[in-house]
Amino acid sequence: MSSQPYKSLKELPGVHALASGTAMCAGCGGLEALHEVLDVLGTKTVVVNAAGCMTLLANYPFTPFHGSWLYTSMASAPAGAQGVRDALDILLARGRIGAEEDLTPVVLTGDGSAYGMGLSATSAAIERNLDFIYICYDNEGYGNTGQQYSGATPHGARTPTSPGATGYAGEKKDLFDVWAAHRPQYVATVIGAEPLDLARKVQRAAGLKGPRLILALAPCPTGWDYDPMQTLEIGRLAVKTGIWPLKEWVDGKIVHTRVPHPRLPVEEYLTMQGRFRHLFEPARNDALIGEIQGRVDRYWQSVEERGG
Ligand SMILES: Cc1ncc(C[n+]2csc(CCOP(=O)(O)OP(=O)(O)O)c2C)c(N)n1
Ligand code: SF4
Ligand SMILES: [Mg+2]
Repeated sequence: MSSQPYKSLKELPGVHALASGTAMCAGCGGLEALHEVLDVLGTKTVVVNAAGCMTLLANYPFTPFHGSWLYTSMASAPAGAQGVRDALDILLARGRIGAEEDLTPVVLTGDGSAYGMGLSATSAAIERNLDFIYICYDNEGYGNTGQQYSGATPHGARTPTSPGATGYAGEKKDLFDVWAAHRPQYVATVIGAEPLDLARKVQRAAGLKGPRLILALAPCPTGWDYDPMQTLEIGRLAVKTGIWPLKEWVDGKIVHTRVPHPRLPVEEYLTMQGRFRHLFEPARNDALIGEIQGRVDRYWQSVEERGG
């Protein structure tokens, strides 16, 4: 490499490509959602990222982001966002920066942090009414370390830590409800395969102040075991089968922003993924498939009874 100082990343062969995300798997649904979210939020952000797959985007001293980037341990991203917010407030109060230079702290974590390790820090940040946006890309497992099950893994999914004939015995935690129970400013579920719905919700969140959650289901070809070309199709099926309800919570009211009609059988979503193959091969497990379908049916029935 030349000893001349460089002017841009493009002058370093390979680095720009790496910093642009080629360290990620092809077809990553989390990256798809993150691209869409940041397109709306713009550059006046400080992304506070807990360890996970998205951490691989930043290759010190470069990041593919045009805004700032801060790395924290898995449990600490909301606390990191508090530090960023406090530092910005001090700079504003001392007149060191003007209001036009203010930034939004944006926590970015996987489900391992959001549903588990970082939940206590999140709860405390909401309690303090921290002014921040939390983006969780939910690939339903500890993806970066091999897709071990997390608090977000769906019932019946096979993971390296739930291997047997019936997969994961637990139930996916309802993070939307956990957040809503804290009565924050805004809570929404999104998916990269529905970019208009996602963009409208991120825009709405950006216009508010206080704790705001954008929870994105993140189809993960590596962890869910499917062809990377099918990320969009799987994302659409998550919505069309009703497995991933698109909704938002504002002022104590839940509104579903897409109601699947007609709702497709969950089987269409499950059969596309290797993590559910044991439900169909070597013998079909009607009881477990029925259990998964029944849970989704009961959810939408209760939505209908409440009037949306
Ligand atoms: C306290 C702690 N335990 C374990 C790890 C190792 N680790 C790094 S990334 C990761 C997986 C995180 O899972 P998730 O938050 O769902 O993000 P994903 O990897 O799926 O993107 C783990 C377990 C860690 N960094 N810190
Ligand atoms: S393991 Fe999944 S979430 Fe992680 S980079 Fe690969 S596709 Fe994306
Ligand atoms: Mg994960």
